Amino acid sequence: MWTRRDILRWGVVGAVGAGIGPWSRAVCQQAQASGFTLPKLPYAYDALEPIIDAETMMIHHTRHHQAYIDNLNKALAEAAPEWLTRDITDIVRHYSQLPEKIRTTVRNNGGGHLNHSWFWLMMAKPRSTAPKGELLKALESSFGSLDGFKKEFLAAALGRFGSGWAWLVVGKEKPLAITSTPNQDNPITDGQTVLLGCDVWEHAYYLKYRNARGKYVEAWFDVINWDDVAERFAKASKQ
Ligand code: MN3
Repeated sequence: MWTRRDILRWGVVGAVGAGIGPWSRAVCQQAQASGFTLPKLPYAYDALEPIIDAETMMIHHTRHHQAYIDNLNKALAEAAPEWLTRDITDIVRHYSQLPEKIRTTVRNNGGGHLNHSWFWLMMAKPRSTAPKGELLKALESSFGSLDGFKKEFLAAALGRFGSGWAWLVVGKEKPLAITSTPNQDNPITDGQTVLLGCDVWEHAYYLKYRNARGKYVEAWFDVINWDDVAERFAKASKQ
């Protein structure tokens, strides 16, 4: 879920969010009757250069992410308008309760909206953060080392045939685990807790890396926002 810091960082507590209760309700910058809106990036389009080029970021944000939002709003407005004011994480957890005729559309586009909203926060300027403390310990006990984590995460990213995401989640036997999903599915639909996700759709890397997904993911490790991961991990550890 969104933290107070995310909200402040994104500047989304505007006229709609102010003064109506708990912080989760501030996300109702999105929960308006007209539907969800594109969140601002917490950095400039060129902030992740040279790992991710500004053009890729701009197209990814203003075209791809916007398209998921538009399609989500359209489907909900047509068949389940009362869902337009629900939190996006709540929607992604409860696809099964949607009218069947829009279920797949909402799964693809609502998932797309949530995944990208998180993805932008999960990245930061190259090598500006590093795992430390409890998170580093958890990475080491789960994967042997930070390199062990990277190796396993890369394998999940490369092993995902077609389009999808690689994820770091809270583990069942070990503190952390790696998984992947197809399309715009998100592990929270299956009750898992997400700490980090990497978009491995070609639109995320094709301009710069062409078809070389492995080279993209290896470079992407340098733009992981480990502070965001640590925040999610600390929150999950308290639950
Ligand atoms: Mn994408």
